[in-house]
Amino acid sequence: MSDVLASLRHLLPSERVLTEPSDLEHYGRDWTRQYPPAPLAVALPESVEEVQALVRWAVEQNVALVPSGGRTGLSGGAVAMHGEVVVSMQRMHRILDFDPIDRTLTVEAGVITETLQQAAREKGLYYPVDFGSRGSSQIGGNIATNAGGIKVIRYGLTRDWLAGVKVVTGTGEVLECNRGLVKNATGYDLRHLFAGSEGTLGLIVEATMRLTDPPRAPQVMVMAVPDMDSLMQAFAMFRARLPLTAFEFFTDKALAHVLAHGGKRPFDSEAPYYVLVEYETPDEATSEAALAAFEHGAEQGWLIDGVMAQSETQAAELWHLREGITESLASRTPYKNDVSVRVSRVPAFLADMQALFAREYPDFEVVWYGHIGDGNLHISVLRPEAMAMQDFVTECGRVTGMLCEVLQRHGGSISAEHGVGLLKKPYLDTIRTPAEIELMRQMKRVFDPHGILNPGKLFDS
Ligand code: 2HG
Ligand code: ZN
Repeated sequence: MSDVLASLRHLLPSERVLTEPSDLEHYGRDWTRQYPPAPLAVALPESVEEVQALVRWAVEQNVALVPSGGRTGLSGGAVAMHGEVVVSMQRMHRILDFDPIDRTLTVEAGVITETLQQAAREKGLYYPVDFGSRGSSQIGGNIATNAGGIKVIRYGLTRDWLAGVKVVTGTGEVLECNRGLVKNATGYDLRHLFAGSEGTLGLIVEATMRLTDPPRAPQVMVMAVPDMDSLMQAFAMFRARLPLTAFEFFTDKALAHVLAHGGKRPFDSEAPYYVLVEYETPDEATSEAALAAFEHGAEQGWLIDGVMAQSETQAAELWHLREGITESLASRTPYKNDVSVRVSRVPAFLADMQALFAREYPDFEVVWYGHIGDGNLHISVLRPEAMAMQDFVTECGRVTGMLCEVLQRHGGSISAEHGVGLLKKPYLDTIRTPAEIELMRQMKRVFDPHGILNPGKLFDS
């Protein structure tokens, strides 16, 4: 055993330092799957003090640490490929405090998102940040990536619910930022630096998350839409008339994949685009307003067909048409992009991208879906069977380069909610200016002067 490993084993009980090849493989990768994992070891701390000891040890030994939550990321932010020690938060999964007056839950970083949502529900409250990987992702990772998901249009991003955060910086110092305060006008709000920091500034160990009232009788509709302009008109109308909690979209290709994987066809009509609208129905008048909105949309020709869930089971089936897309494509190992533009620019951006694919890559199957109500589109490109994987990856790199140009023209971003990690690192400078990237680098040096925290992610140090 190497000296480094031997000294690591002095820090934690042996069953909490993993070195079996299967463990290194499991903890060294995230949902991107394309980066070969090769960490030195996996550490499973159980307390803030143990995390602190691990950081101090890493500085002394000059070993890089990769903070690790549920590893559901899609940009390689939690991948360990170069002999790092993965610091998994999975044993730090206690709910520490609930405060009914503040309406906050304070939790350790390893609490699963769905567990936090459930804990809020048990208190008659609601934690609104929600997405498909809720059953595996952890709150520390949600903060580190500033997770978004399917309810952003109404509730915002993870940072909007972050009332306080405790982190261990790259020097082993423990910082407690904001301590659950609503108002705190005392200079820089360091808490927000950690939201979206992708593990490069500190290890998030605890967080205080704000809660809200549960949505009142959520109702779901799925509708078929003939074109993008109609979709935008329908969006403006539904937003004006209903208390929306989600406005999602997918194409006919996306629907076909979900249907081929057991999804239920919502209605017979076919269309190039579909939207899923979720809204609260606090009273009878709102239910009637929803029907009236649908009828108006149909009269205007914005909506071709639609279905309203008649039960919770049917609502879940309708949601599955959108949330099941990623899983239905998984076996094809798609090349993914996750982009955003201002909502008003979505039709023009999509038209440009569709023209680009038609011109340059007519053989590629391109599947579009996403959170169109907040301007976030997911693009999954499927490899043509006749094309070798290596050629496909090279071509997709070219696609992303061209995508960046189109995004620049439309003032958009190359990563909306999946982060930068390794996958989008080569494109960071198409969205952020050299001055911004240099300031980020300097900030990293302040929090992590020894460069041991998730090095090589986001940008090269
Ligand atoms: C979603 O919105 C997730 O379903 C995953 O962000 C998106 O599959 C993807 O690229
Ligand atoms: Zn998404």
